[in-house]
Amino acid sequence: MTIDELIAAARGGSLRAAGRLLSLVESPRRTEVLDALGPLGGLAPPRVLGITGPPGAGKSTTVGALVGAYRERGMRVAVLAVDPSSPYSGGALLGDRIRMAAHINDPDVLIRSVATRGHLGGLAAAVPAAIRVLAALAYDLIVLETVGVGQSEVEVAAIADPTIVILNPGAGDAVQAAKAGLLEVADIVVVNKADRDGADQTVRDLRAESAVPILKLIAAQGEGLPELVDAIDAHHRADSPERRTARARAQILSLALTRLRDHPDLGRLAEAVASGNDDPYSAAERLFAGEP
Ligand SMILES: Nc1nc2c(ncn2[C@@H]2O[C@H](COP(=O)(O)OP(=O)(O)O)[C@@H](O)[C@H]2O)c(=O)[nH]1
Ligand SMILES: [Mg+2]
Repeated sequence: MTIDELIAAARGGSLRAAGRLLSLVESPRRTEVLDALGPLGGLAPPRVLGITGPPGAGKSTTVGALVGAYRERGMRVAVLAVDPSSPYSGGALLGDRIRMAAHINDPDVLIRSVATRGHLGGLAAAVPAAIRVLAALAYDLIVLETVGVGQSEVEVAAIADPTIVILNPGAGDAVQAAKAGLLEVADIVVVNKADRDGADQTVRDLRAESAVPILKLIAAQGEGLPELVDAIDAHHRADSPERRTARARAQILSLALTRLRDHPDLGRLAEAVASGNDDPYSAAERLFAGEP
């Protein structure tokens, strides 16, 4: 099938064709696909919800619950799981499949694992392209699950709005999250597993570190889910041109940084600076200019 045929098939509801397009934008054929899709043409970009936090915090469980809530509203939802430890498909992690089982056969839910490596230009470059494909396929909501550890995951989280950071009750979780820079990207903080001891204390600790809404959740039982959905809605209602511009800025910066990090001259320039044959200021100028 040609790219145009794939786009037509995906728009006609083929999840297979949609999957093919998402694979293509992770490959050197990315530009071809993006060109074929064209600009959004003034259409409002879809909402992108970011869910991040340490492994095991309950991100996938929360995503599953949120997908259910948005499906009840009739929204078409796509989930991109950027979490190497927790693929939603492929059999590696049965737990996630069971959590998402309710949605596996729903044609209006697309679930895809995005590997953290092997993309043209890295993860931070792959995710905006995937979002563009999903926007063209008329998904109303895109949920991005990332493990909040690496720099590129933090960059990806910054593209989403709101970004929800999921933590658990327990000594040090709040402090760890603050240290890891996770709280900086948070628009909403969720203390999941609130069925465990210490949830209220963790909420108090987090209030000392962050000014954003902090909610308790028992994702496994759906307790606190309506409040989370309300907080997400309130965040969306408060969206503004300034915030949209700030997100666009984060996206541009993340793409530009990716390009610079992958620049073929970076290694050689670094050696020249290290050996005293160049200074970092002019090396940086050369990196921007693209000249050897
Ligand atoms: N006690 C309790 N366990 C939960 C809750 N939410 C999720 N879990 C469990 O925590 C584990 C990790 O959940 P998962 O959603 O895979 O976490 P992720 O790695 O952040 O995606 C699983 O065993 C879940 O069943 C909760 O609200 N309470
Ligand atoms: Mg997960």
